[in-house]
Amino acid sequence: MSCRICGSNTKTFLDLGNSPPANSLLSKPIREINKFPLVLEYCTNCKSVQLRDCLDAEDLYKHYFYETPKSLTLDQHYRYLTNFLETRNYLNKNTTVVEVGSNVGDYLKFIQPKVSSILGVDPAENIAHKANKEGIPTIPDFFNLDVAKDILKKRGNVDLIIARHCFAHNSNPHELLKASKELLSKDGHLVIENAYVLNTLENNEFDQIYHEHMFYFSIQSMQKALSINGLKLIDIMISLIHGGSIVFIASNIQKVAKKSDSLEKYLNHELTFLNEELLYNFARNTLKIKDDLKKIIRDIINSEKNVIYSYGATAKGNTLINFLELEDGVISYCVDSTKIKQNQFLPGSNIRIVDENFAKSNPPNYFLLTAWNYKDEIIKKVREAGDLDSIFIVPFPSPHFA
Ligand code: DWN
Repeated sequence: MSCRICGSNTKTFLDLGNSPPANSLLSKPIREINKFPLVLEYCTNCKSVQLRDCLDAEDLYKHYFYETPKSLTLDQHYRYLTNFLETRNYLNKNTTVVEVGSNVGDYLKFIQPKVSSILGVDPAENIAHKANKEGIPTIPDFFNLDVAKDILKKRGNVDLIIARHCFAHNSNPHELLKASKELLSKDGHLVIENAYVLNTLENNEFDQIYHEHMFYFSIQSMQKALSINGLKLIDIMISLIHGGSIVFIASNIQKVAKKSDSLEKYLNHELTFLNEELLYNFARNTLKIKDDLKKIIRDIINSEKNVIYSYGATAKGNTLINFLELEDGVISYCVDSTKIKQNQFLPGSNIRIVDENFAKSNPPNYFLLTAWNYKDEIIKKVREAGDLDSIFIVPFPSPHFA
């Protein structure tokens, strides 16, 4: 296929088979569910990784089950990110901010006291409604050129556009970049936070592959996408959130913006380590982790009376569970703190989602930790609730117990 960023030919390097859209939770179990391919392509020109087959964004996000969870790990990350933005002078008391894919508005709420104004844009009507009810002004729409022009007309240019873990959720990255270019003030900045492809590959996190994640950005591919749209990558922040993430800072000024030392440093690192050998290792490790996890789970289940729940009705958990092709009933329940997910069923595996109190009253022998990005926080919570015995199976970077 041709790369959706630069138009060059891509190479297929991994096929996870067919899976249902990860957040399409079911109100009742369904045997015959629509599944779509999860095939990964690599562009040797701009060094991007992307899905071969992209589903329609309207279908994926209009009614959405993902609400940013209440989490100490996330609170800590918000402080870390904001401190970075303040220290490097991308954000201050006079900054006007638009957040794209703002979800229930938690990050906007966090930075509100530190900036001049906030506005969210999110296509999920149910989620945008909730944000508005909480007092976070949110436009229920996709951020595109029309919406950017509309905001421009009503509020004028914006100093800072933030897109956290949503930029890869669109098959056409140029659309969001064009809209950002239109709306940014002359010396404004665009902040894009995403899982970093180098971490995803190095840590074998193949469960990050699902239909919402249409791109797995490298610094080189982001640089290319930005420059095509008149924006310039000037800075980078790396963090541990979501299994390893990267924050790209782009400037609207093409000429004067100088590159930071961080950008030079991480770009050099990427040039050394992001190569085809890493991609093919990742593909091999994916199959090995599948075999190892299946064996671990089979051994656990074969030993009488053992019960396994999964912890976290995550999008990535759906990729993992569907890819493992476990028999019905092997995982009895999935535990999740999000109210709108509870009493729904995971698509494909038909596992019922229960709340955390259920697990507290009926602890299993094992939890398959499908929200492994909150590992420390979740294990601490379970232990403090009195469950000292349930063993956690952590899938990545290779299956182990905790
Ligand atoms: O990019 C995306 C990321 C950032 O969020 C999306 N496309 C959708 C979503 O992916 P995910 O579903 O894999 O995200 P999380 O953030 O790993 O989901 C964590 C889940 O775990 C939530 O459903 C809440 C749940 N949880 C819990 O039950 N107890 C979380 C915590 C911290 C807890 O203590």
